[in-house]
Amino acid sequence: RTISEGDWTPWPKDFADTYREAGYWTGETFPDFLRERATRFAGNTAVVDGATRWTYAELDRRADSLATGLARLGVAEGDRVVVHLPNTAALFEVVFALFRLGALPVYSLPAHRRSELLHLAATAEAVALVTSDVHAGFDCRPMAAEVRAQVPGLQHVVVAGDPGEPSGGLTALAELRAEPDPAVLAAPDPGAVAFFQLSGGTTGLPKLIPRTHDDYLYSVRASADICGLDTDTVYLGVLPVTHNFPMSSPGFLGVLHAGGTVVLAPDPSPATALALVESERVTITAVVPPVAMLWLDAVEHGSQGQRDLSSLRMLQVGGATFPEEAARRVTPVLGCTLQQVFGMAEGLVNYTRDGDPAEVVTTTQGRPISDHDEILVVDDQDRPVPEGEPGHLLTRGPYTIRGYYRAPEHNATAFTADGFYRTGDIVRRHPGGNLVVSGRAKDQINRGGEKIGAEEVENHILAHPAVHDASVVAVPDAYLGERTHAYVIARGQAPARGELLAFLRERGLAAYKIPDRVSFVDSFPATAVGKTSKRDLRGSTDPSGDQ
Ligand code: J2J
Repeated sequence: RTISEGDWTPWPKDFADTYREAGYWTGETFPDFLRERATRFAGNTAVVDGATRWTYAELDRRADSLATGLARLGVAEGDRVVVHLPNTAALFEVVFALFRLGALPVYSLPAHRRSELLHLAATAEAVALVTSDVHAGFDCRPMAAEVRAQVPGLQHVVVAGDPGEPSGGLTALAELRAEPDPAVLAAPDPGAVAFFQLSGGTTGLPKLIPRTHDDYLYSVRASADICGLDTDTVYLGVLPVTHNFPMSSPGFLGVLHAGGTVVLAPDPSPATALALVESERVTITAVVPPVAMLWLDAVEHGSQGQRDLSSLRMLQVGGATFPEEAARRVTPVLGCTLQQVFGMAEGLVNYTRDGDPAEVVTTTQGRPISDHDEILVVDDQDRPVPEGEPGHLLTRGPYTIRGYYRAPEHNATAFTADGFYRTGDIVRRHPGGNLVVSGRAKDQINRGGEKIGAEEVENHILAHPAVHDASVVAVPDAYLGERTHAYVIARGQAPARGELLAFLRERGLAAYKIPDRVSFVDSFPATAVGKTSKRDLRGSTDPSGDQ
């Protein structure tokens, strides 16, 4: 079924009018976006993936060609398609082909496994899943076939690469490329939902984030301006580019907006990524704090000291707190400017700016993209705190969602009555006006930028027959910032730690969500959850409903 206005929360009309009048929402749509850039920048290199180099004109043609094949397969305007692809040129072809059809990508991360893909596909009522054959040593095909078998309506699995035995019934992406047929091209409403991002998750299962053409492309264009992108920009995609940060802040979309080149790194290791910076003359890239720290060490003390990184103009660091000591090393060690980025897939993105004093760049997380981003810093009763004091960050604006997809109960608490999103972050205002992230009120672990909803993992642990109760908390970690610690109360004989972890892997949980530490305890430590039984709080049945 198609998405209707009851499934998501459009901006109230007066706000939408304001954003249009301000020139933020221009009516540009994703299919037009690529078409227009392909006309203007036809011969520029758009995407580099190993030996593969596509110009804008080539990417544009490929999008039409694959759109035609996907349409023949049965993917239609308004359909949702789960995209589970690593940083490859094929990802670009797939995403823009879906936009051309008016189909909606549902962005998964390469680390996601059966549990996440099932949830995404079922919640979005996806008709297809696009995955790769083998990625990072993991064969995605049997998993994808299982997801198809379990999600009613999910008819097709498309594989970028080898689809395996014909009896498996998976479709090769290469087979879908067809002579472009203009009849399949859609002209979506710019105010409609264009795709879904995934929330980091706090309660239950992660929520789907509906983003529109109008709101998202505004954030992309504005981000590209703030970061000074142009046709000479060479951006290295290091983080999985289906994540909001490397997609839009300014990310690959910002680069395509400006006519620059996106170079894709297969992994973020210093050896791989810094070799690409050198050989492709990369000017800007975006990483999470642990990756930045690895690079700093590899250049300063390690294997990468001889690299010519002189092309690198800016290193963006975001997704989690970047320790000040590391922030101070960026310019001396890498010879480029640092930009801190504090954003969220729900919308609001903050950047430190080029003209900010060094002290501000190293100690704050920047300020919002837009003059129309409304920021409130409040106490537990939603009353503004005194200027400069820490409080809950609430926000509303031209690219911040007003509600998650089909989640009315959750929306009632995640948003205020007047539409502010409760970010769950604790911030204070630096005297210069920038925001400083000083803590978190949401039940989430930020493991080096990868977000883990405590309740999601607890529910998986609670599904084990020998577990009475479970509480997953963050513990500080010098490298990742935070790691996960699961406190488990056994029912009778405690399972072996290894057996419990194997059980979680069996349930198809992404590896980054598997607890780093497990302790069997008689009751919860007071600091963890105030001794409340999480199981009692949630009722005694398996709350995940996923046996
Ligand atoms: C501290 N915490 C941060 C930062 C995000 C750009 C950049 C990041 C994301 C992202 C994004 C932080 N310091 N610099 O989507 O477009 C934590 C906060 C925030 C949550 C959002 C973008 N930058 N965080 O990380 O949706 O807790 O988006 O609410 O994955 O990450 O996570 P996510």
